[in-house]
Amino acid sequence: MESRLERNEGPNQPDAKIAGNVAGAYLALLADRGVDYLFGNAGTDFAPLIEAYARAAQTGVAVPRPILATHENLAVAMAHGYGMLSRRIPAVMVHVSVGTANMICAAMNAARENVGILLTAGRSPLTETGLSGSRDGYIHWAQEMYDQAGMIREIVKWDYELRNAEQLTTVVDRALAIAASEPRGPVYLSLPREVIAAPAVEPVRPPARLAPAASPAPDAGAIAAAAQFLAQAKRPLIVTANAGRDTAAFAALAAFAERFAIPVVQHRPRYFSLPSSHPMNLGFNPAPLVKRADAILVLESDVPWIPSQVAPQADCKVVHCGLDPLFTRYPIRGFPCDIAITGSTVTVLAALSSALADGHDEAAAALRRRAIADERATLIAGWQAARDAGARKAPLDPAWVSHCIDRAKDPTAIVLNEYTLFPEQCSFEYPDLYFGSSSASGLGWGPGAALGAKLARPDSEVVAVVGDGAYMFSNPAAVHHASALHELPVLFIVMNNSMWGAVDRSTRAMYPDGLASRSNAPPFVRLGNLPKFEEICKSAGGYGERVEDPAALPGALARALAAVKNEKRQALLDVICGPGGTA
Ligand SMILES: Cc1ncc(C[n+]2csc(CCOP(=O)(O)OP(=O)(O)O)c2C)c(N)n1
Ligand SMILES: [Mg+2]
Repeated sequence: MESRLERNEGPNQPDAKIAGNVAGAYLALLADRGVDYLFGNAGTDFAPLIEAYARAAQTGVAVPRPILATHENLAVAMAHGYGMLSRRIPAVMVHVSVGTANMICAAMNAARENVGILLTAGRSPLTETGLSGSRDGYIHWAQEMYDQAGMIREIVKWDYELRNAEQLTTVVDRALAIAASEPRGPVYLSLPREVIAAPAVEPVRPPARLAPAASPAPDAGAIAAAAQFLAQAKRPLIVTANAGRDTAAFAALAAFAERFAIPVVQHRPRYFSLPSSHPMNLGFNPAPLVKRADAILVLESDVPWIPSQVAPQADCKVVHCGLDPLFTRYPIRGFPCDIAITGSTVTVLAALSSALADGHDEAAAALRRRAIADERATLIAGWQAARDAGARKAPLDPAWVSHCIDRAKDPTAIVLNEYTLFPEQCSFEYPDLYFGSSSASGLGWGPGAALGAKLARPDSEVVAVVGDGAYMFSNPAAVHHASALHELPVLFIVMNNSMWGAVDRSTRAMYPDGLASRSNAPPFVRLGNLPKFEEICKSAGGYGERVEDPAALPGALARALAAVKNEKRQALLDVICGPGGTA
């Protein structure tokens, strides 16, 4: 079919005046398909889009709300936070090749956590003259790439370029269906300027006929075999990181673990999967539990333990369950696996429950429950001792800071942790309250994701806990600007040890007797004279305090949370901490 592009129709054609341009049709289609927000960082490629937004304001056509972000990593982190809470698919648009380059790290974070996002970028105009949208700036030559999507192709589930208006509906619906199919993830669509500047072809939007794929049901034979392993086990164990990504799995796991008396350890959780107070909750360190287990059920966990630190016994049976239980997008992952079951946690646990119900040995389960209760009491006493030991330390101890945050926050507050919060010092009793940074660990995620979370849950208290390093990676000026601009008041808590502690810990772990370990000032560790973070927040109209005295922390937290709640202002506490952290 001959396209409008080939027919060289410009925006001055009469029908264009009525129907607008393809960008307008695209925006209306996104809104129609349930995309609420378009997070954007603009360039010359946005001209047709901006024109379309102006037209939509006049005509009243529904379009996604535009959310400006002054850095691409912020735009994607905000979309990540929004999608993580809402489970909807947000869109992001960045400026051609250079904008794509800037968003890749944040896109990798979202991809590894299966957050569906429609990532889009303009393309440099294809034509040098002659069309509406043809090149008219000197950058339009140098910014073009042979394969713009190639930069991000390894990270996204699908990529494409919109080549003509006629294909718009199919392309958008396919993009959204793939992003929303489990395991979810970002997709990437490039939008050449002439294509989106062309007159709209179809003002009507046909109903979506491209449903996301339903998840597969767990295989009955594999469930029966896995149930047998668990039924025969004396010391079964569940390891998870992300079962709670599905909020229904939170309750399902609690019921399953309790009924069959199987302890749960959450290793590096990104989504809490079990209430903090649950009797089967054995914390966050899998090493001692993995070592003695005789059957391990791995639920949505990419790295259930660190093999160089611990290994299960040779005869321990290991079952991996998840929407992609082998993590097929990871180049290497060699955890022992006797059975791998593809399916959602809810369906897997339901099937395992039925299979286990028959021969369930309640006497054995009751014995295990008692032993687990003792073990849990010991763990809790250890956590208590750690925070008591830190209570009077200056610089502040992250365990004590974590505890104070827990006491100060609302019990239903949403907390995003980019490294330094100790989850064992906190209480999260419901799903969707605790979010850890992506397993890809592209630093700078937390503050932007917190803004996106607030957008999704405007009535919730939202707290982002970040290291000083993570905070600097997040583009603080851009973050505080976006918080004020979009009226998204959140509390940022910086655990500031004035260093990249993780780099230091890693060097010491690899070279415990090395020269660097004995040095006072190894390079690439200490950050030196950092700016006053609280002043950055204040300069954007927020509340800010620096905390150096452990006794002053509860008061500072109360003041900062009051500023967020009552004055609807963002707030930042720069908490001067000692080393510590678990990264
Ligand atoms: C984009 C990116 N660059 C570099 C790293 C490597 N890295 C991992 S942790 C870390 C330091 C984090 O510092 P901070 O947030 O202050 O936490 P701390 O380690 O001091 O507790 C660095 C640089 C990374 N994960 N991501
Ligand atoms: Mg630090």
